[in-house]
Amino acid sequence: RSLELLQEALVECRRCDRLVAWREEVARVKRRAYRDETYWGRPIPGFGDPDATLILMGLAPAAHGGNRTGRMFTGDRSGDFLYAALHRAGVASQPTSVRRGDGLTLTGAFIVAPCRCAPPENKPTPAELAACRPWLEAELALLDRAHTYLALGKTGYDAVLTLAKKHGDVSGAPAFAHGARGEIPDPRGGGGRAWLFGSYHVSQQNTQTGRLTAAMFDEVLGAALERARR
Ligand code: DU
Ligand code: SF4
Repeated sequence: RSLELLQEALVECRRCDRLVAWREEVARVKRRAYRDETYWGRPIPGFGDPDATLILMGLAPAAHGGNRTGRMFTGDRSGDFLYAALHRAGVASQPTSVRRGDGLTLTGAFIVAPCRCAPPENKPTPAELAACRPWLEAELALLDRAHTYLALGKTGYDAVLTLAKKHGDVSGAPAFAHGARGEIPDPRGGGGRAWLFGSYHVSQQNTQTGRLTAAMFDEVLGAALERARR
């Protein structure tokens, strides 16, 4: 299938020197708790239901999460929070995402990110985000039913708007905030409209400090799902 072919090409990408060096360095040094594991150490493809109407837009893989396991939000605290919420909402088949091959599936949602390689300090540069954008566009182009976006954090929110702007006027879109929502030109093109919802990122920094609670996330996820299921 074409999505699989695209993802096979993506995982070979070496376009960003700094990120290739970092993802491989982290995979070599490892974290003590994972020293017996073979880290993925490569770009991370999107994960979920190819027939999804809801797209979750993250930021970038975590050094010892996705960069270790090879799957979006898998094997770290951000993922524990996110998949538990997706399971409560009936989207994820399991409340935890431990490793590839653990049987987890999503229904109605697909998770992507504007940067596919683990960046130092979780912060890709604008040039790295621009370099990775064609992968995002190509993956979204293959998700035929996608029309609603839930951005996890401002970087993801801006990534959706950057794509939407290629296809129309985004000046009416709300500024990023937790719970922000509005109609935008379809980021996949085609002249239609899409919906964009904003959430604070599910990072441990936000969830452990109470800046983002499970109740806050359930509310915005529920609203996005309601829109996505129409
Ligand atoms: O090979 P496949 O059945 O298309 O699944 C690839 C991958 O995507 C697998 O890890 C499950 C996941 N997935 C999903 O989460 N939801 C779906 O509806 C279909 C596949
Ligand atoms: Fe390639 Fe994207 Fe990784 Fe850069 S961040 S090396 S463009 S996959």
